[in-house]
Amino acid sequence: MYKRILIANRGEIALRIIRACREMGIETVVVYSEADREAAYLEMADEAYCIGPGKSAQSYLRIDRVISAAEVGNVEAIHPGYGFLAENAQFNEVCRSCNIDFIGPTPEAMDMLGDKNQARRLAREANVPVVPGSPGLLENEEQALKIAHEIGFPVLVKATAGGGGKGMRVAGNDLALKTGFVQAQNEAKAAFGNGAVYLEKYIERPRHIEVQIIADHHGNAVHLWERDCSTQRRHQKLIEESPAPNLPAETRAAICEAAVRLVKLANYTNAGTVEFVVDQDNNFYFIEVNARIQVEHPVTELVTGIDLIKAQIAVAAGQPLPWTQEQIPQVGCSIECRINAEKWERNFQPNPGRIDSIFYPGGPGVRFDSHVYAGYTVPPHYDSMIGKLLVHRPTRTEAIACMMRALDELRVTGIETTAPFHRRLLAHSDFVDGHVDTGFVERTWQA
Ligand code: MV4
Repeated sequence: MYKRILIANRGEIALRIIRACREMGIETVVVYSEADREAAYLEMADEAYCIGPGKSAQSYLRIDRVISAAEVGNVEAIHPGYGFLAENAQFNEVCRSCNIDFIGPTPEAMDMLGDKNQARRLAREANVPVVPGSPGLLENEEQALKIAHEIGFPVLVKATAGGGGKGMRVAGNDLALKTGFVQAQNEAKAAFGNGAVYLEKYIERPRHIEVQIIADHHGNAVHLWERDCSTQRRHQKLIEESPAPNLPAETRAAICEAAVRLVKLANYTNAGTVEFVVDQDNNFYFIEVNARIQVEHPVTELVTGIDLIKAQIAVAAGQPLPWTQEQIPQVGCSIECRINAEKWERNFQPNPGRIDSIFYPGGPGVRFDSHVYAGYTVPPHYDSMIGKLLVHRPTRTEAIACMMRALDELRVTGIETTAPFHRRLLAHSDFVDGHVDTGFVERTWQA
């Protein structure tokens, strides 16, 4: 096992990784920006190196500075967390060339799955359902129109390098497709330096269901069941839960098995998530793979009892997975609310600033993953998430009641948070009934 690793991230996930390492007897080196000087978790690491100014582009995204800290800190491996360099195949390759283990998939797997058109091809090869659409990348407008007429409108133009909804255009007719084709290409070229796009039938009012997987370097891959992340707004997830409500057991089994087939065919290693859209008739279609640990991983930890960060580290160090598929249970119901420093009544406007006081929720079934404390100032440079409030209870009804109680207990003064909005979400009959699709929040609150 490793003696010492570097954490190339900040905030709650940096603290989450420090906690896992502490319990494993691994020393930690953490990097931080000038804006994160006062972060309390820096004290919990064994060493901390400042790698630049607050702006991510000058600190957390600087491969040279992160690698320098790793060299000076004499670490054997780097955990990238999520965001920043987590899915940067070039960083991954630099780690390899410096003989530092990257705690995540190989650069090859990352490259292959990072290209959505290629990932889609691989899914087809693995007999994983994909949305009807173009066989590969679109060559021109005429081809786009021809395929749209075959599969029927509405269709979705998607950037192969896309992510988070960028480089995506819905089209309901020929004219909209012609403009959407060009717009998606231009947006993708500007955002990702790659304008290539493909076409899919647009699935209306889908649920977003994702499957957590983990694979070792000995050919073993397992799933850790699914999460339903349909409660989102403008591609920002608000609530995630496991199990997905109202998902037939056969569908659950099929979707989880499909995810494992795909990652096995890709020779994928470490933790990852296979994303699907699920239509009103519970047909599921592969959309993409997230080659990293995700924000919402604790939802899965609570229903399975497995510490995913520890598992990631063990797998990266070459250990075989310690469980078979049959030994991974899905017990009870877990829900996560992402608590953001935002004025939810003002179109979720970011609201960084000083937290004057905070009361941490607790008690039976409650977990609060957060790096903040009274007197801490939320910096303006990063995303606005200040913590993740999670519950785990035997049933979904009890989990919702527990979350309501925990949201009430959470008291923050000095900045506004999204907690009051979460209470509204949890109280909505569509949420209570488990009838949420990806358009629910925007439809209901015209946000
Ligand atoms: C889709 C879709 C409907 N039909 N693909 C959004 C971002 C990217 N991850 C894929 N996305 C979608 N792909 C087809 N063919 C609807 C979405 C989508 C969505 C997916 C997951 C979570 C939230 C979403 C919000 C809007 C649209």
